[in-house]
Amino acid sequence: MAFMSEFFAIVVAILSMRALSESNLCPSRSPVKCSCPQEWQLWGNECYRLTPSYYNWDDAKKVCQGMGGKMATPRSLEELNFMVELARKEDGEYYAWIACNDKEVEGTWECDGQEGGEPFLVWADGQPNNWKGNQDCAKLVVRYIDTMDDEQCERWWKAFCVRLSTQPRQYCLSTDTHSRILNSTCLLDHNIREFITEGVVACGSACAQEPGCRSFNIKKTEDGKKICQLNNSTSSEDKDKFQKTDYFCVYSEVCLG
Ligand SMILES: [Ca+2]
Ligand SMILES: [Ca+2]
Repeated sequence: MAFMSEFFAIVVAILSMRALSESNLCPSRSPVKCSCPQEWQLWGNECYRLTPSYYNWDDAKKVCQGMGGKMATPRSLEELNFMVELARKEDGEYYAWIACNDKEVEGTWECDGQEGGEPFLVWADGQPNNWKGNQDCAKLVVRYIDTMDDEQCERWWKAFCVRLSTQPRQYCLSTDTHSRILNSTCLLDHNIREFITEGVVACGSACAQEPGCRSFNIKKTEDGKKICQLNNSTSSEDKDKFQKTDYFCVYSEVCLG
């Protein structure tokens, strides 16, 4: 009997080790697919939709926030094309607010999420014209061949909203042969940028919002600071660079659009 229970203990130990070693590394898993709540459409790793009803520009902004997102504005021609297709499917004659305005300084357009650089603007011919000296909010218009027009902020239109996709992130932990967790394996030489972070949630959100970010490392410095490193690849795509480090480091992936 003693022999039998010892035997079973060993079998259980081997099985649990195997289970751990099979689930321990992201390279052995397929990429996590992003998904969106109902009514939202996935593009990249973000979700888009129009507001269900018509609002002035300020209210539309609040409505997008109330739906768990923010008012959207395209950051590239590809994103613009996706957004206008989305609107066109819903209404072949659409007009829809985007998150750009020149309320503060007439003629100086600011777009949410594009602070600190030239905003991405594709104006219709002859726009923005600040008609009657009172057009400080931007919309996309099918009639102007899916380009932008400045408009009175008080007019009522639907608005584009955007939110992050909801798929949970995949956190990868590696273990040694004794099933001890080794928080010291990260994807090296693929950093887009790095900065001090609060932790895994903040670093993960930064990756989800950074174009081209596919995974991230959290590296601890000797004085206890956490450095978030955004990577342009994943451990399954570059296994050779998924390496043990001599500092504390945790690697995670975000979902793939
Ligand atoms: Ca204006
Ligand atoms: Ca105008």
